[in-house]
Amino acid sequence: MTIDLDQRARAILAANDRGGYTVPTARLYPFQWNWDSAFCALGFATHDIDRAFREVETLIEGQWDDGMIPHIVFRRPDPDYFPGPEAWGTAGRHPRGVPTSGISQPPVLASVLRRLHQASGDAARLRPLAEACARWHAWWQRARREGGATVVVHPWESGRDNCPDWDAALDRIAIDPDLPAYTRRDTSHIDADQRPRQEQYDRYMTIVKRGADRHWETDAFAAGPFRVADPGCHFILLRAERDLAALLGALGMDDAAVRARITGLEAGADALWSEAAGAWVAHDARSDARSGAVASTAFLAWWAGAGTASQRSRALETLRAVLSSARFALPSWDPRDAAFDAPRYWRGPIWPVVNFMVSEGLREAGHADMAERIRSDTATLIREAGFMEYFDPTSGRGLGGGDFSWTAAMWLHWCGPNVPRPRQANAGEAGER
Ligand code: 2M8
Repeated sequence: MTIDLDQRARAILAANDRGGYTVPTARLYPFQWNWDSAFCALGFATHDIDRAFREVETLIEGQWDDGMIPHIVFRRPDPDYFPGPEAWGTAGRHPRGVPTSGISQPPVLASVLRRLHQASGDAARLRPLAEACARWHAWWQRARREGGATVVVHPWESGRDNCPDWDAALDRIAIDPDLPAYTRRDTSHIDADQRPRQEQYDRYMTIVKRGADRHWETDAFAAGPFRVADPGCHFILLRAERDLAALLGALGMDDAAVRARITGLEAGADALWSEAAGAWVAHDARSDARSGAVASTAFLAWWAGAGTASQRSRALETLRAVLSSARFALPSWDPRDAAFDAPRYWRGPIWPVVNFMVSEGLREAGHADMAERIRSDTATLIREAGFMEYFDPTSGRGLGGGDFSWTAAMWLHWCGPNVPRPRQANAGEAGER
């Protein structure tokens, strides 16, 4: 049974392979997505290290001159997805004309590269990839920093599209009256109650149109209507910078700039802390309003090695409360909050890639019991509901796209029963990494 699921996971990655890059799932997402590809590389690395490298090499082919690695690389035309390259209007931005979107996505790539280095020791192949990451991280600092915290300029940039974290900032955006008529494709593949609502989609497209009208210039975004500090991207970036520094050191490359950025990100985490919520929450840089409730990405603080000892012990209590209010770990939004919506995408469902990072961070910090609860719940969900895109935390039902690449990758790399386990011990809170 177990072996079959390993085989099944490898078969999903193979079936979603479009020749050097992997689509998240057939039809619903027919292009190369940024953090999906990074996680897929971890899945490939368990059985085909060359293919793992290819995945991330093709991803950085999308990198712009300013260092940004876009959230989608449109490898070949496909009518199954909207918005495609025409709506993004990024022509002229990529140095070799590769069609891409105009925003980025959670920068998990350097953390993946470090694991590829541990798995292969292939310094020659890693050097250009590490350089690309260093340029990308410098772009995050230049283009996406506000009051010390990492901001996103579109909900899609956070990877957590319709999370309640973005509701207030989105509500303030007036839908552009000149928005061209469009047909959503996602709701023709998936039930509408598992996807973002239409009024949110119109606002997503209003931000895209605004970017396209301004040729995706960074400064134009600095003045844009949507600019929200995101604990998810902040913590993922901080961890990625730590992994990049370690990787550069191992490769004999200069890591001074990375170390300086790490200091800034450590300090910046404080801007996201909410005493009222007992965790790190999103913060609208335009209105100064803070999100009132907690998303699962708050618990990436351990993955990042962020926060003071007292913040972390308070956040641990919050995490315990979240875990005890859901049947399965870890809901993407606190079930005790009114905005929680068990089947609707990033407003409640469980996402295996977030579970992986939260659980690994907790394990590294010595919280073995919680780490194991999150890991074993993820394995149970996949075993019982299949390699789905996301899962209802109240019922365990599998939702969204099927045969999903990053779910398969997480099974192979992290939560499947045949993954070698580091020794688990509840050592209490370990220090900073
Ligand atoms: C979802 O996002 C895309 C837009 O980027 C969409 O809904 O059309 C998110 O779950 C995102 O995090 C993910 O990378 C992408 C592909 O799996 O799908």
